[in-house]
Amino acid sequence: MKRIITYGTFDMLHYGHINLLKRAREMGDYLVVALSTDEFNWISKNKKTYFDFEKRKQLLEAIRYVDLVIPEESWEQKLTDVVKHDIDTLVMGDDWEGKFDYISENTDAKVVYLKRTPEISTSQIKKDLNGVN
Ligand code: C2G
Repeated sequence: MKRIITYGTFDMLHYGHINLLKRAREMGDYLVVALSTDEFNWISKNKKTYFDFEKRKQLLEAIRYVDLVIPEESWEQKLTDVVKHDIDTLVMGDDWEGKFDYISENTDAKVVYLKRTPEISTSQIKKDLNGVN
């Protein structure tokens, strides 16, 4: 069984996120999503999410490509996550290109960066909505 993991905030879930999750799941048989907690978002990414962790988790768990959602509480947990969850491949969008190569250098897990879906992002949605009175 090929096990995949990916990480993210997944706020205001959109088709860019779904494209990533679909391709990640299609690389194996089981997909773990490490979902950034509200604290991690605020302290480490300076992101205030529209939906809180529980709601973002509920949305992800409803997606057919997602098999398990775990909390992402630190940047460092990736090294232990890939061992704990017996991960074959860590997948991220290519806006993170190269940032997690240390995982493949220090564990048996491969790291793959997939093309981001252009033109859609949570911040773009917020910007567009703000323009609408
Ligand atoms: N993504 C994508 N296309 C988009 C938007 C996002 O492929 N148009 C991908 C991102 O590259 C990422 C995933 O969807 O792999 C989740 O995106 P975010 O929720 O923005 O996650 P991010 O803030 O990048 O957090 O430790 C890693 C971080 O938790 C990643």
